[in-house]
This record gives sequence, C-alpha cells and structure tokens, in this order.
Amino acid sequence: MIEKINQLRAEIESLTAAGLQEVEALRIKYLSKKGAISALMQDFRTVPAEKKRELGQKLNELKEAATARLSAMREALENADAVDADLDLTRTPIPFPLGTRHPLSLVREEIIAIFSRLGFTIAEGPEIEDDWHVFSALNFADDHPARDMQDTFFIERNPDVLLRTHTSSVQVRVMEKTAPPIRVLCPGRVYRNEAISARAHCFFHQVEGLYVDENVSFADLRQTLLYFAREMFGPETKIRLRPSYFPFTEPSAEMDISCNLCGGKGCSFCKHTGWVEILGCGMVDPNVLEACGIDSKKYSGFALGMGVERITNLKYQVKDLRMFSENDVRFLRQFTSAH
Ligand code: 2U9
Repeated sequence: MIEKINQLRAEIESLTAAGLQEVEALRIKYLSKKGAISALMQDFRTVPAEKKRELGQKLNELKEAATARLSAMREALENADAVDADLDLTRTPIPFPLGTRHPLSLVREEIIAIFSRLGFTIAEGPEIEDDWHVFSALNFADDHPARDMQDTFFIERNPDVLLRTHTSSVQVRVMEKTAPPIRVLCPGRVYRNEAISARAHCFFHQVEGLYVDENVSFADLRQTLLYFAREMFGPETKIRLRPSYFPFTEPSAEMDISCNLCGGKGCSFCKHTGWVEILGCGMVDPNVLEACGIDSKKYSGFALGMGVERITNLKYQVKDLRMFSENDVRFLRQFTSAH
C-alpha cells in the first residue's frame, strides 16, 4: 500500500492540464468517490492495526496534496483566461451606430415639455373604446357623421366597440374619476376611416389639453396658446383665433400662427396668406362637464387639440404623411436629437 501511495503522490506532483475541463477530469480520477484515493481509503480498512497510524497519516497527506495541486491548477487556468494577451486597451473603439428618434416622437416630447412647464401632467387611455367615451359624453349628436362607418373603425356593433377617433376619450376618463382642478395633456394615436394619401392616413397622433377649474376663461386659453406657439415656433410667432365649431366646445376656435417659413410675408406654404392653421380649441361645453360628473355652474374649462403630424410638417416641411409610417431609414436618419 505504501508503494501505491508514493506512486500516486509522484503522479499528482507532475500533473498538467490544458483547460478547466481537464482539471475536472483529474479531480474525478483522483478525488471523487470512485477515484483512486477513495479506493485506497477502502483498502485502508484491511491494514493491520500496527500499520494504521503511519499509513493513515500518509493517506491524509496524499489527499491534501491532490486537493491543493488541483485547486492550484484550476486557479492558474482561471487567471490565464481573465488576462487576454491580445487585448489592446488603446485601440479606437468600434463606432456604435446610434439610432435616431422618430420625428413624431421628437415633436410630441417637445409639446409635452412646453405644457409641463405650465403644470400639465400626462394622461393616457385605451385606443379601443366605447361609444360613451368617444362620442356621447362629448356631446356628439346621435346623427353626427363621425359616428358613421365611413368615418370611424368599428370593431363590434351594439354595443359599439371602436377605435378612438380622438384622444378626448382620455380626458373624459380623467374627468370621470378626478375632481377639479384638472390640468392634463393627452398624447396618443387615433384612427379614422380615411383613404391613405399624401395628406390623409387612417391613423395619426394627437395631443389634447384640458384645464378645468373655477373661473377658467377664454383669456386663459388664449394666453396658454400664445405661450405654446412662441415656445414651439419661436418668440416672434403671432397667433390668431378664428371662430369654429366642435360638438365638445362652446365657443370653439381654430388657431393660426404666422407662417414660420416666410415670417408672415406670404409664400406658397401658407398659400400667400401669411398664416397657417395649427390647432383647434375652445371652452369645454357645459354638457360635457355634466356628462363627466363635474358641476358646470361651479367649474369651467378650456380644451385644445392638435395633430402631431401637422406640427411636425410645419417644423420639418415633411411633404407626404406616409413618410411617418414607412420607416424608410433615409428619412428617419435626418432627425437627430440631443435626448
Ligand atoms: C374634452 C372636452 C373638449 C379637445 C379639442 C380640438 C378642439 C380640435 C383637432 C385638431 C386637429 C383634432 O388632430 S385634429 O384633427 N382638435 O380641433 N380638440 S378642442 O376638446 C376637448 C377634449 C376633451 C373632455
């Protein structure tokens, strides 16, 4: 037995391994339950009592030597892996191609940033809606053309399940569950049943704002709009409000800004009028406040709505609406951002 121990000891001292897998194979060969050292331990039981002390000590030393040798080998290999001889820390990094923000996202974020400075917070809601939140609560007459299949995508009829045609449904949801004062901005995608062309698409993006409190006036609306226009299109921008009609606001108006291409002098973009239309707005119709559970004698509110594509066209002169959803990288790469 002593020869066997000495022979294993010599073997172990001269072990080599090219990788961690080989070290593991050696561990199994020598140190596992079925390994060479365990076999010797079994034999040790039959050793005469007077030899047990000496052989027991030798066996223990062998086991310790094998354990130490294998862990030293493992450690050396692990450290060798960590230091890559070819690693050149002075090399110029491979350029990492950064994407760009979609122009509609850039403009939406800019609109949100401007209204955030006035204390508006963001609210979002479902794109698949019911009749109440898209039409009835917003004072649409039963025979209003927007309720027609020609204008709106219906998913189911009776009760109607439809794709929202404006984000006003989100403001309705906010008013139903929040007491004034309310100052929300609702960005989101909306759907309309339109033939796709350079100037119309079956979906587009809106940002709508709503402010409800005691004594909110048309003057508050006008000043908010002026602030928005100047922040968005530059401090020289002028605004004008023209009377209009929407079922959910009374009075209603459309806002033009002085043409940001010719500065109001007149060009082909503004059809030589010096003005371009950018949004609709008005005082929230008392019927809408009441439908949403808000006392219209105590509270009043203003609302405004704009198409993000329209604002983006004005800022970047995008001629064809379809560019926004075709994902042509030659178009998208033109929009870089510091965000
Ligand atoms: C509630 C009450 C009133 C939101 C408003 C407009 C006027 C408007 C259009 C602009 C271009 C839609 O994207 S567009 O086609 N929007 O002219 N939107 S007032 O009024 C509301 C909203 C919610 C509860």
